[in-house]
Amino acid sequence: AAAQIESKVATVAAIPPGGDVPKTFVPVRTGYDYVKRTVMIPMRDGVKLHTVILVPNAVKRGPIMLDRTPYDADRMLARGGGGPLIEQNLSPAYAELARAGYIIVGQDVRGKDGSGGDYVMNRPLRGPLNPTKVDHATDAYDTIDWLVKHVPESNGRVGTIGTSYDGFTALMSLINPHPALKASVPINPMVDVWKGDDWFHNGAFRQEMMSYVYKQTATKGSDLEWYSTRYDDYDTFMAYGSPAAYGRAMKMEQLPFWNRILQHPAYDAFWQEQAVDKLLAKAPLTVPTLFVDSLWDQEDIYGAPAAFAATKARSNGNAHLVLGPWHHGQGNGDATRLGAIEFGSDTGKAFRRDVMIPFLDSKLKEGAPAADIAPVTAYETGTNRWTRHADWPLACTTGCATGMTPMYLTANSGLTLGTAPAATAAAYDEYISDPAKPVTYRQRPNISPWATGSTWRQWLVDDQRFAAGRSDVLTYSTPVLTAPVKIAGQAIAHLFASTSGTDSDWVVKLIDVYPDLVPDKPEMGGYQLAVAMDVLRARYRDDPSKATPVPAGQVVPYAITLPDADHVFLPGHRIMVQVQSSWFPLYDRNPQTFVPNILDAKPADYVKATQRVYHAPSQASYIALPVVK
Ligand code: PG9
Repeated sequence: AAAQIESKVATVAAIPPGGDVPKTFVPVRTGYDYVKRTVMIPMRDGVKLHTVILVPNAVKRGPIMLDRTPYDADRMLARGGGGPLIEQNLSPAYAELARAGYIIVGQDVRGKDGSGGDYVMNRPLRGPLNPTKVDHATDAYDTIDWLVKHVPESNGRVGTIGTSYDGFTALMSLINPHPALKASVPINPMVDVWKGDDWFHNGAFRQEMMSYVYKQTATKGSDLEWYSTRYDDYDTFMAYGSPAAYGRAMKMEQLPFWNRILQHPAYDAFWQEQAVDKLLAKAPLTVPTLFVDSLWDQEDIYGAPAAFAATKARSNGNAHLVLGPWHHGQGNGDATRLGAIEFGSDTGKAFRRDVMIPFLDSKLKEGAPAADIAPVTAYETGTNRWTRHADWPLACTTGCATGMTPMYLTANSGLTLGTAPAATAAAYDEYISDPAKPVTYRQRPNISPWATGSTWRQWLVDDQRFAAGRSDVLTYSTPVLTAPVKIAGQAIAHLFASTSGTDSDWVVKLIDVYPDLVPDKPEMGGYQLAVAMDVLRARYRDDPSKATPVPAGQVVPYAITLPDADHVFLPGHRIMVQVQSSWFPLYDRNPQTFVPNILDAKPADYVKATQRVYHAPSQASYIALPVVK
């Protein structure tokens, strides 16, 4: 028997020529409900972009949805790990589109993953910031041109879609668009990364994004992991002191984009000329577009409403806005709740079923009926209902149907709607802002946004009571409301404030305080839900492009525009405002002495400062609220 086995082994070569991996292997695909093809699409400069095309078997002549990504198209189109069914490969929105008859295409942007060419973070449009002949507008154009000519199942119509950075590339496809581009759905797009999207908010640097810059630009495949020797980023960023010091410790001077951040702390031409809302405003919007915003977007809360505002006047009805009660990207997933906040139904599915897909069908499918999509579809939080509007915002300082309603800060930590404060003994409230003990943006431990187990996505709806009790956080509130107060737009905090230092950060939070008792959900008793929060770095108060010191000890006016809210403060609730001077470690600390570049402030620059917020008749701090009936 042994001899027989031996002889069998002898007949089957143990080491086949060329080894065990055949030169080609044709897999079977029985039971698959789609075909996936991978192609390299040539751009006008000869660079080829790695592109994955997923064609549902049922689609014989269908529109193409194109998502141009810096986050690995192969992975994006095998999201669930892949498998025979469409749902095992695509996100909910893309799977629903595929089931609705769409061909789904993912493409690596130039210089990332499988594509050729050079990667540039948010590659600017050709022009002063980009002397080359190519950008995301031309790459989108060339890609669409190739797709409609080489995808036989296509009906010749293309839509662009994407979230976040991919929302940015979708926006760029709207500039000098290809004639086959008939619709676009930029979701939570990066639009102005200095004013209110990913890198800065009004000059305060989002230093937790350093790890993103590292991973995104250190290697073509984004496969070099950032690491830390501490669990709590509070400790890490305190240990390094400044972003530049931390960057040096991680050898980030090797990364050109990191160096550009360090070189451009102010809103100079570098940031202004790549602000996508400004770029879109230069020409009429000729492609029907659905700008999708998340009201609690922890990453790009500024982009979609800004792009809508910049294009609506000359869009000939092509500009549409959706405001969902979501975190970043949550419209493309399960959106029944966000943190402790329950919506009672899946608002993400409702958006995709009732707005996004009908909108795209009407623009991309031959003979499809017009869709009844309002210019603005907004989810009203507090009452938990979708609403339709002809425009957005519903109230604003100028140009809206309704003006703003002042809500004044008063002595004894009060807030009064519409009534200026009377003179009182105390003209201001004060606190000591100590950079050695900064106010955190969340209850510690502050783990990295990208760490396993992170709940980063929901931090904007955290209960703000963790901060309210601090002596360096001012808290003001109305009495319990007896009637609902609805806001629909951007509140603006007008502070009259002084600092003993020569620079400050001012953080303002507009908060909905739940009743002391909530019988059907006891843990919500007294919950402090922020409906809009933002920060202003005082050195940029007058001119974002040029830092100027703050005159120490003098009362200075500040205007801080908060992100859009569509919220009803219900009877039994209270309106609250909190003011503080740090939001750490998401944002870098302000040393509170005027230094050339805060990103590289030295240890000795960080000093305590006495902050005063005034509520005297002639220095009456107030929040201008976009109240509507
Ligand atoms: N807009 C998201 C992001 C960009 C840059 C830094 C961190 C996050 C995103 O594209 O996911």
